[in-house]
Amino acid sequence: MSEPSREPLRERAAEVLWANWTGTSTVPSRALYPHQWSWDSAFIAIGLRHLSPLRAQLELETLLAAQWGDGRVPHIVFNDAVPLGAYFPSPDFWRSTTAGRAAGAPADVQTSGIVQPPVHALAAWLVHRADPGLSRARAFLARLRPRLAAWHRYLLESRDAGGAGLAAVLHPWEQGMDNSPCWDGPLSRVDPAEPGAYRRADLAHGAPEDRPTDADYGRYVRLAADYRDRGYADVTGPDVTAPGAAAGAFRVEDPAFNALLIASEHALALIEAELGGRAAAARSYGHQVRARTLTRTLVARLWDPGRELFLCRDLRSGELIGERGVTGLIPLVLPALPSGVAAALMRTARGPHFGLGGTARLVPSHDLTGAAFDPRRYWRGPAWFNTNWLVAKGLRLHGERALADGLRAAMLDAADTSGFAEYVHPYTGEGCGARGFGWTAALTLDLLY
Ligand code: 9YW
Repeated sequence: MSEPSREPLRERAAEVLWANWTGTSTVPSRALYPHQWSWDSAFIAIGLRHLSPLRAQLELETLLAAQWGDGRVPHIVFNDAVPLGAYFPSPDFWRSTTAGRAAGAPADVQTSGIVQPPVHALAAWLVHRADPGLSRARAFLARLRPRLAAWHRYLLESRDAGGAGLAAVLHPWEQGMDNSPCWDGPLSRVDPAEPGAYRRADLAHGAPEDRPTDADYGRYVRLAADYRDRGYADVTGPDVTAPGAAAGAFRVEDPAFNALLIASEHALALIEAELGGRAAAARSYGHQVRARTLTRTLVARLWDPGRELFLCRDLRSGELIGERGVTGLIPLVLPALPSGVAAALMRTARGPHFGLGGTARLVPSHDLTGAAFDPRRYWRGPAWFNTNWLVAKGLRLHGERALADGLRAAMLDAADTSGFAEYVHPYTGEGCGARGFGWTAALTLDLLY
């Protein structure tokens, strides 16, 4: 596998980002996802900073301007110039300005009511570093800091459904790996919405065999509608995990979601230190302490020493979920991970389940040996660029340079030959899903700079 020539790839990645730019933010895909998505924007900003630090700042500012009063950052910010039928669930499903009023949804913009992984403080820090002069002149970090802090507070307080200190996700879309086999168990207790009650828009743009099934979709719709009908109210406390409790059938502590929260806590510590002053120094120290405490909690709650992988915890059953997903490798990005855990995770990445440096070209989204593995179906096997970028970052952090270099080369090659695909076949690198995909182009750029 040869590394493609740098200039053309860099230029083509830039063209994707320019084509997906709306004037205030970047769409993941013009056809399939024509609005602003939360964690997509964070990854996109990380790449965009190399081309235009100003646009990268605007990207995050636009997203955080849609933050709710309770601190949540919605997973979609809708562009009202896009026709309602272009994406489902559309604003008339989420009804944020009415159903979300008690939770403080903004009145001037339509959003979803669920969240996505908190990559934003990490992205804000990296965007600042790309042009500190511009960032200071625009008070970029000073303006974002209170919003980022409120976002983390929301996750750590209102979403601590398990009572152990980690944030829980209430919907597979919140964790971002929609149809991962990790969710098959928890989702099985959700009654699907009536098929006639909604119309999928995604199938107009993608092969059905590459996408989540109708059965999955019915359950996604039911969970989101139930949350909306509760006014997007979060319930924490001992009773929420009891069987039959009314507050949502799906409650999971996820390793990647929490690892990204911890990485963003480390970033908030750096942001506070950059802002300077006594109060900021105290807050910076607080974020450092919290990041270390959360790392210990993550290990205590989700590490499986037998499988040498982090697992998801189903808060309804109280049990760890036995499926091996790429989510379990993402805590490699954490600097305070015990060295034994980091070494074991790297063994797992190289082993038969993920095949890194061996059978797989890129890290698959799911266990290559698992019964549920499907190399083409979305998050049930294909390799995604954001998760591979995170694994490569983690490998580098823990000293696995050669493996990280090999993964970087494979990612560049797959991005190049697939036309910046949404995801790729983990063995062949063949493109699947949308092309000209936002975070694929952005993270390619980041690898090239
Ligand atoms: C959806 C936009 C999003 C990503 C998710 C991915 C998919 C489907 O697309 O979600 O309808 O939101 O699973 O991670 O943010 O790219």
